[in-house]
Parts: sequence; C-alpha cells; structure tokens
Amino acid sequence: MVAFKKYLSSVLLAVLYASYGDAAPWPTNAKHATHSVRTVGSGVQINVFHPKADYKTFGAGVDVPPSFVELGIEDKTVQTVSSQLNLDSTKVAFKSGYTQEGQSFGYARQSHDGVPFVNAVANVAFKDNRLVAFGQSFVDTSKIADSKPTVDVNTVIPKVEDQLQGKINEIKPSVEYLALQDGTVSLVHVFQVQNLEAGTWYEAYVDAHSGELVSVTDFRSDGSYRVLPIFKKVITQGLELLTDPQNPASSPDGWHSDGTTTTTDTFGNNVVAFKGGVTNTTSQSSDGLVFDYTYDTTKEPTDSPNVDAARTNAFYLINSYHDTLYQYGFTEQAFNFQNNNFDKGGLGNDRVNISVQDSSGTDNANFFTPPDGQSGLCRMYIWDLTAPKRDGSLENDIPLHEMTHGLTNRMTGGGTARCLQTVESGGMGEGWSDALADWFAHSASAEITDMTMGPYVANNPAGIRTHPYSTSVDVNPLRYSDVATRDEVHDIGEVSA
Ligand SMILES: *[C@@H]1O[C@H](CO)[C@@H](O)[C@H](O)[C@H]1NC(C)=O
Ligand SMILES: *[C@@H]1O[C@H](CO)[C@@H](O)[C@H](O)[C@H]1NC(C)=O
Ligand SMILES: [Ca+2]
Ligand SMILES: [Zn+2]
Repeated sequence: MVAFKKYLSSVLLAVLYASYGDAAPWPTNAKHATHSVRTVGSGVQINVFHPKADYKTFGAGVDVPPSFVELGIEDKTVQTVSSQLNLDSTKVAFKSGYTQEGQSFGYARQSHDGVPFVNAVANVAFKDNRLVAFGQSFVDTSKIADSKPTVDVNTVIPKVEDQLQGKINEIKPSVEYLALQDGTVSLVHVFQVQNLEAGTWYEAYVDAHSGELVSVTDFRSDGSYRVLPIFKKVITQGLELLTDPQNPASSPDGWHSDGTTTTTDTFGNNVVAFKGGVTNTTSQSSDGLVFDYTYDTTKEPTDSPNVDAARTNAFYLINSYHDTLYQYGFTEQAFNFQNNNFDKGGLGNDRVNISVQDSSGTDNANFFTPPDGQSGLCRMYIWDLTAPKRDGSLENDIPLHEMTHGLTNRMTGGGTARCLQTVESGGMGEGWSDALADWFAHSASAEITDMTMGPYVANNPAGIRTHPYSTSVDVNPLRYSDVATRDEVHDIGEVSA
C-alpha cells in the first residue's frame, strides 16, 4: 500500500527480513530484501516474495540473425529469453509486448507444464531490432508442486474473503505458479479481493493443493474548463478558463466520447471524475462543453460550486496527464488507462476513476492500480489542517503524484501491476511520482526553481517531504547513500526523485 504521504498503519509497519539468497553487495538492511511480511485484512501476516532479479544492458545492442528481424514481438521475446537463460522455449510464456518508434518491449513469465508464474518473470528491450536490455527473475523448479489443482477454488474463496476482509470481484480466478522464499514453488489459485470502504484491494494467491493463503499483491498506491493549468501547482496561482485543452493525437475522440457514447459531464474515455458514486459527476455549466465553476477558497470544499470546480479540475488534470504521457509512449499498447482503445492494442475498459472529496480519509490521497484492462481508482481527500479546509484536487502536485503510480505500476512488468511491491521498488515508485509532479510544475518555464510537495494543502511552505527538490546541494543534500538509512517508501522516494 502506498499513500501520498507516509502515515503509520500496521500495513506500513510491516516486519521486514534481511536479504535472501547470496550475500548481497549492499548492506543487508531490510528494504533491499526480496521479501517482506505484511499484515492484511483481519490481521493475517502474509509473506510477499519477489525472486532475486538481474538486469543487463548491451550498449548499442547485440546483433541478431536476419531471420529474427522478421519475427513478431512474441517470438522475439520467447526466443531471446530462452536463449539468454539457456532454457527450452516451453519454459517461457509470453505475457505482453509492443513496438513503437523502432523500440520493442517484451514481457515474459516462467512456465511449467503450461502454467505461468506470478513472480518469476523476464523482460527484453530491442532498439532497431538489436537487443539492448534483458532482465529476469527465473527460479529453480526442482521443488515444484504438481500442476493440477487438488483443491477447488470455490471452496477457498469464503475463507480468503474472511482473512482479507473483502469480497471477490468480477475477475475470473486463474491458476498460476508462485515462487516462495524457501526455494519451493506453489501452484496457486489467483483472484482479487476488494473492500473499497476499508480501502483495500488485493490479488490473493492461495495454494491449490493445501487451500492456504500464501501471498498477496496490494494494488493500492497512496495519492473550456476553469482549472488550474497542469503547469501550475496550487490554486493560489489562479484558475484559468482553458478552451480545447485536449490533444487529438492522444485522445482522437476528445475527452467526452469513447467513440460510441458522448457525454456532457466529467465522464469520458480516459477519466471519470465523481463524488460519492461514479454517476455523481459534474455537468457542463453551459452548452458546448463549458465547465465554468470558480472555486471559492473562503468556503468549505464541500460547498457549491467548490465540488464542481474540484471535479472539473480532476477531470481536466487526469485527461491532460493522459494526453501528455501518451506523447511520451504511455499508449494503449503500453498498458495505459482508457475505456475504448480504438483497436490500437492493449486492453481497454480501464479508464481512471477519480473520486474527489472521497469520504474514506483526510489529509492524503491514494491510487489503486490493478492490471491492464481494469480501471484505476484515485481517491482524493479533503485536508483538514486549516479553516476552511482545503481540497487535494486543487493542488495539482497531488493528483499528478497519484496518477504517476498508475503509470509506473503499469509500465513495470508489462501491465501486471505486480512489480513495485518491495520497499525499495515502492520507494522508486514514490520518487517517480514526485519527480513527474515536479516536471509538470516546471513544464512552462526553463527556470528550475525549488519544488515542494503539498505546501498548500498542508499549509506549510516546506511541504510534506524532508527537503525541497532542488538543484542546490545546500537545499537538498540527499545522496544515493542516504537510502541505506531510510526504510519508508516516501523517504526512499525523496532520494530517487
Ligand atoms: C453527489 O455530489 C454532491 C455534491 O455535488 C454531494 O453533496 C452528494 O453527497 C453526492 N452524492 C452521493 C450519492 O455521493
Ligand atoms: C470505475 O467506474 C466504473 C463506471 O464507469 C465502474 O463500473 C467501476 O466499478 C469503477 N471501478 C472502480 C475500481 O472504482
Ligand atoms: Ca489499458
Ligand atoms: Zn505515492
């Protein structure tokens, strides 16, 4: 679970064990470990394990035989992984991949008896048909469970729902292999258990021979329109009425149509901005898709028209993020968030739901990233440190930070949303989220000024991190070596950002 700012909960106070396998070339403190123990649902302690990974790059690239050039990304991926690991190609299952602008990316998983692994994976990158990068975390299979389940999934669901204090959702269960830290490999039933009132959404891995819950993926990451333009940060810089801010190269049918259904409210192909229920959106204030609601900072966020201004800004901002990042490669094929993918690859039906003034919390924000093909959910909160209170949806660095959790959880691992679960990788996720918020805040000017996160909502010019982001080492003295003494994802994120 990752929130916008750190806060102490039993989940984040997870007990962490030292590193796994060979002696690590770094101090074996907790965050570099390949596994952790976290407390979920009804207090159950769950192991989360990612096999040790290695990653190589090949400079300008490795030449490939001419026959290889003709292959599609699936065959390229499988052949490369099996030859790099000297494994039979039946041991490599293609997961996903895509090609854009001369670069191809392929994602594969280890496979045994035709059953793919959850957490033993590989990725390849080609540039102009030359192999430029290869990463993998394949495991030894000498202690692997039989590939035919002996426990029916329907018999384990009620127990796991109880353990995780949620309900199974509409996603069909699957059978996969899961590598465990003791070197064995379990056959697991995989299904999702959700409880959005309690703020949880897990993918559960249940041993298909013993019926025991063995691990989870936590999908949560915690945080003409009159809006705060994306290059501004806080509402005190002033709202503007922007006309046609959409980029048709990224959103071919605009922001209010998915090619089939056209709307006149904050319900579109990339984003639904709502309060309470997903149908509780903001409608245009006048014909022609005009959303002209001025936020009044002397009134409470929940007063009219502040709710409409918040939904409008959230809708604008996530759409602008979509359109901008699309130009940098976060496309349908790269597992982005859209309802209709216009036959451009990837899975659709997964626009972002952004809930403004969400009632499940205060003084924070969070983002749930499930796999490609399922909507992301961003929950923005009201901050209660001032009178009147302040709305996180009107401080752009917060939704931009949150939305970047969606970007990074989708772009690592080929759309599975399973990769950024250990503490250091979660810290990199937090860092990327702050870095993108910083990048947007500076996108209108060549001048690089210091950047703080959350200064308006927290009513503190220093913001909510330990140092401002700065090009001056006097202002921000953090070094990579500081990661060695930091154990919390946002603290680590400050260093990587
Ligand atoms: C819908 O939004 C309004 C504000 O526009 C809010 O007062 C109301 O509680 C919301 N309704 C639901 C069902 O959440
Ligand atoms: C997102 O919104 C859609 C309606 O557009 C709804 O069917 C779906 O359940 C929502 N998903 C989440 C995770 O909020
Ligand atoms: Ca998608
Ligand atoms: Zn975050």
